[in-house]
Formats: sequence, C-alpha cells, structure tokens
Amino acid sequence: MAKTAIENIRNVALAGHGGVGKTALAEAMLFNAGAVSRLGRVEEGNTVTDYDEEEIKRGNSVSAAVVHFDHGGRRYNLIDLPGSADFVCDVPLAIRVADLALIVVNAAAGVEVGTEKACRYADEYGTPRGVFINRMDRDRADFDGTLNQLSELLSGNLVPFTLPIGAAGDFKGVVDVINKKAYVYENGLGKEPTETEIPAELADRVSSIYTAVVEAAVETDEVLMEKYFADEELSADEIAAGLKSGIIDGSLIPVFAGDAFDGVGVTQLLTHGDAFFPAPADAGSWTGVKPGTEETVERAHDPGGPFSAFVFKTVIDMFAGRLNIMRVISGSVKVGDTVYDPNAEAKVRVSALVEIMGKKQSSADELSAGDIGAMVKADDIHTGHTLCDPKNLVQFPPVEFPEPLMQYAISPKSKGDEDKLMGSLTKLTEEDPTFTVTRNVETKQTIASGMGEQHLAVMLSKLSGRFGVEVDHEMPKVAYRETITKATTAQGRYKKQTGGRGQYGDVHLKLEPQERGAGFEFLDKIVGGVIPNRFIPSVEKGVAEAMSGGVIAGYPVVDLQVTLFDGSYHTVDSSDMAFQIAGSLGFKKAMEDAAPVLLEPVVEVEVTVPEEFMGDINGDLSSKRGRVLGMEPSGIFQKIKALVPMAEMFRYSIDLRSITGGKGSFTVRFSHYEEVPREITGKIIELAKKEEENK
Ligand SMILES: Nc1nc2c(ncn2[C@@H]2O[C@H](COP(=O)(O)OP(=O)(O)O)[C@@H](O)[C@H]2O)c(=O)[nH]1
Ligand SMILES: [Mg+2]
Repeated sequence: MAKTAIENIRNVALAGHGGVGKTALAEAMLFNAGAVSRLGRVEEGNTVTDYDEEEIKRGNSVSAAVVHFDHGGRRYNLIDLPGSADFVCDVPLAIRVADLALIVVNAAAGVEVGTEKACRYADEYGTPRGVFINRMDRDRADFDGTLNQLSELLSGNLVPFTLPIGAAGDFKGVVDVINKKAYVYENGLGKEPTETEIPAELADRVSSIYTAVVEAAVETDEVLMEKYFADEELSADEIAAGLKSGIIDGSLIPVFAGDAFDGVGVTQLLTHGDAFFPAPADAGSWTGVKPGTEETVERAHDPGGPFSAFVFKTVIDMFAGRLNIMRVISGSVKVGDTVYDPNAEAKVRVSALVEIMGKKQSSADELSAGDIGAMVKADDIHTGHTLCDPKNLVQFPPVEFPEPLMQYAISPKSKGDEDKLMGSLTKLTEEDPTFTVTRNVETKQTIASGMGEQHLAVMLSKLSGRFGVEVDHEMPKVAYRETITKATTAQGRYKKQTGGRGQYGDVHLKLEPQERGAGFEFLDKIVGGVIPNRFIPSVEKGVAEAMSGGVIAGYPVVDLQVTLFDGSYHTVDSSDMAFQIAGSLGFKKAMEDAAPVLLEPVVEVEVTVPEEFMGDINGDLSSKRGRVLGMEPSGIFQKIKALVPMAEMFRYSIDLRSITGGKGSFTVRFSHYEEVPREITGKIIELAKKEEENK
C-alpha cells in the first residue's frame, strides 16, 4: 500500500435511511475514480459493498462495508452503512471514526427516520457533515423541499455546492455552484455529460447561492470577514480555506444533488471532496483515559505520535479469519509490532495487517494515523476496543449499543447441534454487538435478541447458510410473576410417623402483600422456642422453594412478607427436611386464600414517527392494552411514550413497520410489573397447564 500523506486522506461514512442510494453512490464513486471497471448494481447483486450473501439476497445492506479509492491526489476510505433501523449496529461507530458523515437523502422522500438518526449520530460525535440529495431522476424528486426539511434537522448552514437541473423525468444534470459550470447529460443520464454555461433559468439562483457560499466562507474567519465587508476581492484560495474550515467546525454543510444510479453529480462530489472535505488531522484530537484511571490522555492525528487506534468493526471472514477493522488515530503500526489492548488488558502481536476492499483484503506492512485497515487473527480484540503503544497507554471511550427490540427463543432443529449452535452464535455476536444471546434460566430458553425482525431473520439465515446450523424459533415465554393481594394466615403441617424414623414439622405462617417491587421478606416471630432456631432457616428455605412456582400458574411469587409466628416440633422426628416441607405446605395453603394474582412485565416504549401516523400508532398501542403517557415533537417527527405489557410487544418491530412502512422507530425498556387483567389470566393459566403437560 503506497503511503498517503495524512492531509490527503478522506475518511467518509455514507449514512442515511434505507434505500436512499448509499450503496449505489459508493459504487458510482468507485467507478468514477476508476477503482472498478464496471458499475455494479444493487439489483444485480454485484456491487463491491453489498457483498454479503444476505445483502445480495435482500437487495439491501445489512452491515458496514469499507472500500478505498484514489481521486484527485486524495485517498478515500469510504464506509457504506446500512440504513434500516434493524442494522444500526455499525452506524454510530463508523460515523465516529469518519472525518465526514455524508448524509444521503432520497429527493422524493425527504428526511426519513434513518436520516434523522444519521444526523443525530454526527452531532453526537461532532463529525463534520455533508449531504447528497440523491434520486433526482425519480418521480416527485424535490431538491428544495428536502433542503428545507434538512434545515429543520441540522444545525449549520446548508449550502448547495451543486444544484440539480430539472427533476424527475426532466432531470438533465447538475450545476456546480462553486466553479460556476453546468454538466448536462444530453445523451441521457449515465452517458458522458457536456460542460456548459449555467442555464439562464438557474443563473440568478446560482449567483445568489454563490454569494451565500462566499458569506459562509468569510463567516469562519475574521480577517476574511473584514476584507469582505471592505469590498476587497477574495481569492479562490481564501474562499476555499473558509469553506473548508466551515465544514470542519460544522457551521457549513455542503449539499450535493445527483442520481447515483446513473452516476450523475458524482464527479462534482469528488472534485469538491478533494478540495474541501476534512483530512484526519483537521478533526480535533481524540480524548481517552490512562487505562484504569480517570487521567485524561489526548491523541492528536499525528503519524509521528505514539500509536493508537480504535476498532469500529469485527468481521469473521470465512477465509481470512477474524478481521478487526480499525481507524488509526495516532502514530503507526507495523506487522511484527506488539500493541496493547486496554479493554482486553492484553498485549497483542501484530501478525498481519490488511487493507479492506469490500469482501477482499490486501496485505499491508504498516498503517498510520488517518488510515483505515484491519488487524488479522487477533482473537481477544472486539469492536469498540482501543489498541495502543504498550509504552504510551490510552483507552478511548467504549461505544454504547442500543437496547435490543426483538427476541426469539431459539433451539437447534437437530438435538446434537447445541455446541455448534453456541459456537456459531458467539461468532455472530462478535461481528454484531447489537445481536446478543442469553440463557433465560427461568423459562429454560436460549434467547436471541436483536434490533428487529429483519435483523433476527438475517442472523438465523447466517446460522444456516454460513454455519450449517438449522434452528427453530418462537416468541419467548413471558416471565410472569405471581403475588397476593390480601393478608392471610395458614398452618403447614408435615407429619409422617409410621414406623422407623418419622418426619414432623409444623408451622404457622402469615402472608402479607408488599408494595410492587419490594421483593420478599421472611420474619421469624417465634417465641418460647416452639420451633428450635436450627429449623427456622429450613422453614424459610421451604417457603422460598414454594415461591419459585406460584399456585396460579407456577410462576415465581414476589412482593410479599412471610411471618413465621407459631409452630411445633418433635424432639426426634423433626428435621431440616420436615420443616422445609411444612414451610412449603403452609405457604401454598396461605397463598391460595390470599387472593393471588398474576403480574406481567410492562415496558416503556418510545415510538418516533412522522406526524401522519400518530393516530394509527395510538390506536395500535391501545389495542395492545397500552397506556399512552404523552406525545412530544422530536425534530420533524412526533415521539409517543406509552406503557405496554411486554407480552403484546414481542412483534412490535413487525407491527410498526407495517403501520409506518418503515418510517417509524422505537425504543423499549423494562418498566415494572403490573396485575394481569382477569379476562387474560385464564388464557395464561391454560397455556401454563399445556406447557406443564408437554414437559
Ligand atoms: N433511479 C434511481 N435509482 C437509484 C438511485 N440510487 C439508488 N437507486 C436504486 O435504489 C435502490 C436502493 O439503493 P441502495 O444503494 O441499495 O440504497 P441504500 O439502502 O441506501 O444503500 C437500488 O435499487 C438502487 O439501484 C438513483 O439516484 N436513481
Ligand atoms: Mg446499502
């Protein structure tokens, strides 16, 4: 790999809603730069970035792909990101390590949920932004309307660097506002354009936008400002420098128009990328800590500094093995070096380094500050880890992954596949930290959790396609609870005295309901030694055992106080076991009379949707026994908060997609337990009985 000077590196993440054309744009950029000789098509499954079997099968990206190319003396590292909410895992990581987040928007759809998310991540990490308004050739394409919507979403000056000529069927090309040239595709989109003067009907607009461009440039620099207001001529370099620093500090957001499918507007995008997009050293230094301390450590993007890097993706490649894709922050790393991973608290010998080009890798001897490449076959390194020089330790903040939104209980189709299943699942969770696998000891189910139905479907398909493990899946069992609503007392007496060593235990218990979430409390109110002290813990053990399976449907019993206030014993026949059984018997009898009820887990849901769907969402949540707590604006969307029984939410990512056509997103988190309505309790008891019979 030819060494690229850090000021010539361009690390760009393509982010935005699903289906807007990010992968098509990545392909058009590679083709335009001559990195590929044939323009691949998403529909034909032959693009460089959508190389995964699942992506080709579905016609959309499911994970980030890294490619690189050279253009205008610059070296671009491009990260093509998925857009659907189900495959969000890589998005914040890639936007964090990129020097520019290029937000791709569908000119006909405008701002969508995925657009909003991408913008929010760019704001969160302070990553400079650019916008590519794509699909200008499609019906209802509306450049200005989209620009207006974006201006409500993004802080900073949205300045068109290129403008579309026409739209939809009338789309003919683009005007480069900066260089004041037009590129018209007279022989049809996708053919070579003709460079012309700016069409008359756009001349006024272009010159007023050009004024806005210059003003945005001078706003970034007082000296420029003074010259400008003193009506002194500004040089092209001065304007360029102003524009670049405006993009770097986020006060200016360059906007481009185009049609990635035909490669329209891509030359202009790259030309301005060469000139204005930030280089690694333009971004501020990365801040971390000295591992194990709060001591802050800075790492500037200096190739001469101590080595540090951040791992933003892990791929388990069938041939190359494990690849930890990283962005080098400072210094450099060579094959043969030993680096330190503070997250794994381990030294790692660098056995091989590679450059990534979609599914292909090519070996590299060294990676330096600003470069994006991968470490090969280093088993303990995971996504979100820092790597650094063992003599200059630093640890960058880890990444927080969103809470899972959907779960399946999974089990291998063929009994002997348990180990193979767990091994394969581990690999999938390492590649995608938003996919997690847990064992629910209570329901004895292996639970696969992910960001939605598509996400889980892709994982199950990878299990069978890549690892040859077929699994059955079903919705997880709900972890119901039982409790009491009335105080009662009962006697539990276990007496077996028929020849030989007998058994005798006798307890009197009082059960009292406690506040929701108060848990269990056992009180010993025995006086006069009616039950010897050594048997008191036995009673508590028996009670606790009985509480693991309640009298209604066998679910754990919670939130009550049990008081042992009387009893009797037999000097010979009483034993630990006898009092355990007596405790259990007494508890069950008392619970029967304590108006026991079922409790169900309730989750707090936040649903973010365009305003037009609010009525449907509220109606749907109410039909799920949900209680809407409130609604508030969130950017150009509305956010609805509600409390909904978990049992009604297992399929919500599917339901929300069908209500909003993929225009909505939601978060969910456990809130509390609540009494199950009577009309539903019966069904739950039936279900529990059936499960018991099937055991
Ligand atoms: N007509 C037209 N189709 C496009 C354009 N950009 C992408 N497409 C098509 O839109 C679909 C989704 O594109 P894709 O690149 O996968 O979107 P992504 O999900 O953002 O990566 C594919 O069928 C593309 O060929 C465009 O500018 N014009
Ligand atoms: Mg894509």
